[in-house]
Amino acid sequence: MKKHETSRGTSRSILKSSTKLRTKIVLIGDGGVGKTALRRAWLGEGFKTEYLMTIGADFASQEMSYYHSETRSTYDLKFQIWDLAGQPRFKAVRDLYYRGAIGALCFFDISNQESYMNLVEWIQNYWNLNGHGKQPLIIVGSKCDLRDNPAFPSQVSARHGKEYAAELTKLIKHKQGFTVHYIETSAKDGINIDEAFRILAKEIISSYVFQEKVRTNRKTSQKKMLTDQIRSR
Ligand SMILES: Nc1nc2c(ncn2[C@@H]2O[C@H](COP(=O)(O)OP(=O)(O)O)[C@@H](O)[C@H]2O)c(=O)[nH]1
Ligand SMILES: [Mg+2]
Repeated sequence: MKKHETSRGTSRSILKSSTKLRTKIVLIGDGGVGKTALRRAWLGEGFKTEYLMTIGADFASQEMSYYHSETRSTYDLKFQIWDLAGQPRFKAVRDLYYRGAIGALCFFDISNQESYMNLVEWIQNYWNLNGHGKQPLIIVGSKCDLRDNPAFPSQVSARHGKEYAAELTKLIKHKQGFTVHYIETSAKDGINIDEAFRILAKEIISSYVFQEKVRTNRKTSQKKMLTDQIRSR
């Protein structure tokens, strides 16, 4: 199955010249927050109520074409999705999977405040261990079908999620060229599943375009410096 998405959310035919990006992403967050459920929902594999713990890591792949209106280009993303086991005992093996990741969905469960508090460490590990520094991420408040359910009184508000995302954006936007978004999802009710991956795709492309611009500007200014040197002789 191939997903066709655009920045306006409408389908359009793929243009002839497209940029292909191999896109390794990781799904991270505490055990039981719903990482596997969201991945399965995105791949059309249905929702399970029983909890089958991921052992070490699960792998899935999915393609998506994305039209980036700013650069008027189509990007073919081949997502390689590493769904990492969240339990502390998998830490050693999990750390190896971060390498080369250029995107992350960072999950907390809106009905579990501890999972929200632990996000800081998850994001730190992702940025420290992927080998390219501060790469794009989306903060995912999962299980939003449980919002305001009296059986789950210890909830994290949407305001908190948004503020945290804005805080991270302030930290990186000028240097990395991407925005950190907050999105609430429900794998159970099928809420914002495509959207979570779509906005991650958008920010991965924004970051890619930004880094390309930085590289080009650096090259141009170095060339100019060399030309000036030779002329001044
Ligand atoms: N109510 C609700 N439960 C969910 C949702 N997503 C996952 N779960 C449940 O939460 C448990 C853990 O889900 P799983 O995807 O395996 O978590 P993971 O450890 O992060 O991969 C399972 O019992 C799921 O049925 C959701 O959107 N809503
Ligand atoms: Mg899992």
